[in-house]
Amino acid sequence: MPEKIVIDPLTRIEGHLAIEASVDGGRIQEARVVGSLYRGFEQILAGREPQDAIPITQRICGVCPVSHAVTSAQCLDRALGVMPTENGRIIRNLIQGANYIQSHIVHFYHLSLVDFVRGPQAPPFVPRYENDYRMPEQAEKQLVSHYLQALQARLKAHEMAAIFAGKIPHVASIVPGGVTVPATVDKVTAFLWRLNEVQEFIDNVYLADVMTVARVYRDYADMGAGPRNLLSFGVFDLDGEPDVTKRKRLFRMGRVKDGKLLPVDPAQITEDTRFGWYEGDGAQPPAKGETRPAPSKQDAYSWLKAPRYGGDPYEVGPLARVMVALLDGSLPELAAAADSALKDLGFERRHLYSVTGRHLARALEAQVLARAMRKWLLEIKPNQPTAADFKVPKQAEGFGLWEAPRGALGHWIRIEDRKIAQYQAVVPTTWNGSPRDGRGRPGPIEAALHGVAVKDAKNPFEIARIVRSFDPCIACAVHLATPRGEGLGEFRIL
Ligand code: NFE
Ligand code: MG
Repeated sequence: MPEKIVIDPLTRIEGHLAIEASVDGGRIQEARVVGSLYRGFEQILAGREPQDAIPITQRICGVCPVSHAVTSAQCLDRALGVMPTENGRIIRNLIQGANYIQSHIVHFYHLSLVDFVRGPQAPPFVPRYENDYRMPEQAEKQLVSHYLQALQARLKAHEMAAIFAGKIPHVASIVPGGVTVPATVDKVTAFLWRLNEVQEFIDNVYLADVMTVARVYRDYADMGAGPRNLLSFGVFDLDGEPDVTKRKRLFRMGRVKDGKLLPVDPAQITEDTRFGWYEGDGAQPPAKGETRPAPSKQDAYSWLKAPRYGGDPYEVGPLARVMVALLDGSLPELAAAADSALKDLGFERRHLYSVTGRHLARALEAQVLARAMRKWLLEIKPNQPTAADFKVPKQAEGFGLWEAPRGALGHWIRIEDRKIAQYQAVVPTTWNGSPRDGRGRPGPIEAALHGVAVKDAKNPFEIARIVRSFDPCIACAVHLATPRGEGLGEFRIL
């Protein structure tokens, strides 16, 4: 007789997420990821000034607002026909890089680590599912002390972002054509000494701690693989090529299917609403997408839509970025670090498709990114322009493709009468946490749970560890809200 597990809410993620799984013979037969939160940013944007997209889309989330700022700015760069100045390009990268590092640190130490150490029997370590804690005493003590040290590293990373962003989490300086903040030597210096500290933390503490967890919990390198289709839009611009799909980036655009690196054609992206609480059953390209809630829809079980590429589910995030880099050979330093870490652990590249692989990919990319940021800082030309002038045309269209810390992020805009006529965002956790599509194909997190052995259905810590390795953010994933907070109907999730 199958047993049903319901985790609602799953804590230590961002937003409200429930997991339902049926377990038979000690293994998960079927899993459903339920985005149990409704928001509404795409409707809020309609009729507003195009530049308002930058501050408004940032309110989708407090963890990755910089990604929404940069992606909406890219939409506008394109629609308004303006490219950031060199300084503008570099400073956007630095603000984004600082936000990546703080996001990865919070994810490993403050959201995930509690699953792997016993820690003090006090909040935020308890209550939780009680796990098979295996960390040796000395390592356990060290990891718990790093939990606190990581708060300081995050603080420094936040300060780095604020130096060029005016404020954080919701940044004030990003505009079409670049940034409004001046490029001064004192800002470069203030950023650099904080970067030194954060870089030391990544190199000497963060990466080592991920390795310790990987070594002690070896079985998690074989758990939570997902669909093995990976998608990255690429991130951190290295040139001023107007077409984002051709732009040179630190992490390149690409996708991996059957172990092979393949190109990305944005025309292949659709969002399917068969099992989402939205009107319509079909798959639409984002530029034509609609967001009309239907809370009583039969069979639907999530507020997330189901993004697909060429009709297939794709995992997005650090694992996708790192795997694309390993296959395209564009970051030899990253490949060397990844292969050496895997060798040290006695694993191979195939083990990256796992809980361990996702944590390792985050730490490795934080390391490469910190090094790149040091180089970019020195490429800033003090007192040269940081933004280019622009005019809002009567009619235009644009899109931005970028990588938020959690993965591929796309925004699409259509301007009519100098106002936003249509806005759509397709967000990383919408990809990873998507429900089934019209063909019945599960989303990546659902797929990662299939077949997983659960020792105790009343204490399903395996599920929590696997789902958290994706670093889900449901605030981002749904990004919908009624403007005045009216009720949309009553429904039960369990
Ligand atoms: Ni709310 Fe977000 C990131 C975006 S995730 S955290 O990273 O975009 O879906
Ligand atoms: Mg959307």
